[in-house]
Amino acid sequence: MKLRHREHRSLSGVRKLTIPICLALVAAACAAGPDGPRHEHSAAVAGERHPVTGTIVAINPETEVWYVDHDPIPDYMDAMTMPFQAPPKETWPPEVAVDRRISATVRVHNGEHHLEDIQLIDDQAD
Ligand SMILES: [Cu+2]
Repeated sequence: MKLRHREHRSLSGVRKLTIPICLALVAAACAAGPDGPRHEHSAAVAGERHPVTGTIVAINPETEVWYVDHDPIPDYMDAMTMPFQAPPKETWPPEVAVDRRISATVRVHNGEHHLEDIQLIDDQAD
């Protein structure tokens, strides 16, 4: 009985400390950007981000690098074929293959281009 009581007290002591810190973080995140909830996600992993579409031209499953013939990325890059670091292979959509078109987010970090939020685009509308 004594022990339980002590556990309860130390737990509420921790809560008193963490709640103001969390509130401060949320307030900072909200002040950082006016453009919706996306900025919270951006804050989690460093790097600037751009939406991109393109066609996969080659896949290296060992390095998890994809070569993508990408469309122009407004205010960032002209259209070209270049390597992107894909996320871990286990997370790739099963339909990923050469010649498939994708939309994704490019995250630029330490000079590398990482792909996030990858979706296959079915642009053969019939
Ligand atoms: Cu490029």
